Amino acid sequence: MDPKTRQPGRMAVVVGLVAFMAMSLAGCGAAAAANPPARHHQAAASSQWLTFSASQRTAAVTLIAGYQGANSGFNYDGYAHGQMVISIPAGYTITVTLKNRGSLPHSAAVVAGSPTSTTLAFAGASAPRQNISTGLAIGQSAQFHFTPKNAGTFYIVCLVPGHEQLGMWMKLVVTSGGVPSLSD
Ligand SMILES: [Cu+2]
Repeated sequence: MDPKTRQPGRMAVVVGLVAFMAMSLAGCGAAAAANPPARHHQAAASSQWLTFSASQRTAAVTLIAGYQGANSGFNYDGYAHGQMVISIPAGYTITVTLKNRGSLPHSAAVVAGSPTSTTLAFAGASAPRQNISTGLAIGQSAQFHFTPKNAGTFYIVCLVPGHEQLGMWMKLVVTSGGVPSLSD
């Protein structure tokens, strides 16, 4: 499937999934200011890679590692080198699900400062949680949750050695308001 394909017809499924996930999550952070969301090129409020509930202040990001072989497999959802930008307001509880469909182990970790950073920006914000540099075995899935309290720019990167440098990273912008969006 083309990674840019939008699937609004799946919203009923998506809403149910988000509601289910919200039930399994701890409480959310403080409310954010009512600033308009940042606008990006080709911004979409939701997609097959990002779903959210504004009322429950939850967002779910699906990262498929090695999707369709783009960038020699060093990609999430077919994107590499920060091509995919996900914006989510501060105070949302973010669930990241990593599915490794590539031909090598991969991981996903939230870092700050630079896409070549190797330091977690939030405790526990990595999949797998342990052995991040070993990565998730081919065919495996793992999930983590975190709730950024403040706006900022972060990166979700693969910490298997060499993969960040090959472009296996995306950008996560925590905004001071608005609603979650994805742009590519
Ligand atoms: Cu990787």
